Amino acid sequence: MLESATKSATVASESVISTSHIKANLAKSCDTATVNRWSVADIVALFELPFSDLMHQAQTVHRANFDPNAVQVSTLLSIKTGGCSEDCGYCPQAARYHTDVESEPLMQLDDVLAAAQEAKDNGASRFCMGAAWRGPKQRDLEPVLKMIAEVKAMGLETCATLGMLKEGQAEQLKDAGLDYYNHNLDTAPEFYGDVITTRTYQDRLETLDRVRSVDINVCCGGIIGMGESRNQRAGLLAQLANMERPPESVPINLLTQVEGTPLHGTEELDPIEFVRTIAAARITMPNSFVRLSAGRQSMHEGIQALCFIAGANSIFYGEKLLTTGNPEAATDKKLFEKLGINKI
Ligand code: SAM
Ligand code: DTB
Ligand code: SF4
Repeated sequence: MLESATKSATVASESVISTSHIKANLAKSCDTATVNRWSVADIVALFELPFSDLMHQAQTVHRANFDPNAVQVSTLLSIKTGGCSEDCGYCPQAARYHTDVESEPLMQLDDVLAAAQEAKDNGASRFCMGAAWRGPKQRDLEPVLKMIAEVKAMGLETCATLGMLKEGQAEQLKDAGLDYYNHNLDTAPEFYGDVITTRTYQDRLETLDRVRSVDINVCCGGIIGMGESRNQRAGLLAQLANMERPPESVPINLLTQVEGTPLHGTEELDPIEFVRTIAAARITMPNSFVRLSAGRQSMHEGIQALCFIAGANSIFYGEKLLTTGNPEAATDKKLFEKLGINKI
């Protein structure tokens, strides 16, 4: 009797502690005035929570800020595939690696618009155009500006990922009607040099500043499962969450291993660690859309469901990402029905 009373008192006090932790984290998440609001150690501590406690915190934060049953749907199109000059160790589009991806010229406007129409008909609300460039040359940017303007005129939100932007280019994208620019930090600063050497972390931060300064929404996240440590996963999230304004959209990609790239053969990440990363992203960036991005094709639907519970509320929809596969639209439709998820 005494033992069970003590036990229930302990359980009760633990639940008070856990509630006060949630409150403290909620306060920290909403603290927009402070830069460096999350230390790497704070985020590692989230990763180390018992799984149920972490999921409970993530759901609590998620429900305080979003409809928990609504998931934003974007469709990707590679408007310029392959032949890229950069050396990103994960990427099948780098010219220097021997993969099955061939270099193709920039797509024609009409073909892009046909793909956008199909995405719209399938229920996508945002259309994201990706180019395998280090950054756009002015002569490359002009036709892309036209694509952006026309896709926007179709009533879709527009997103582009074209690499590093030079001075003046963000303004041109803004004028064309671009809603989001995707440019990822990819990983923690201390692991970055193991993955990419042809551009620096600072280069990426400068492009993100250019995007912010013209008031285009920032889409910025990274890739996990590249052989980084848990500390480094937390380090990536700290970089994102501590931005003066955290990104509106945070894609969390699971490395898609492609034969011929240096990261092919990396030890697979434990799926529960992936879910933990989504949960930690949700808690540290309570107002951002967290996108469950690359990697879904090989991910069991149970793990995807856990990612949605952990606070993921955006996906890429359609059979292809840029060059690699994504689940069939019909498969995603079934999964959303099973989970009672509405597309937004
Ligand atoms: N070339 C531009 C750039 O690098 O910014 C835009 C396109 S690039 C393919 C966009 C992002 O896709 C990369 O920053 C990376 O985060 C992600 N990505 C590329 N290959 C990937 C892979 N094999 N697995 C997971 N994510 C990948
Ligand atoms: C992002 O973070 N993930 C998308 C999008 N932004 C451009 C790209 C994933 C690419 C996966 C590998 C491929 O299909 O080539
Ligand atoms: Fe080029 Fe972008 Fe691929 Fe890097 S991620 S190799 S910049 S296409």
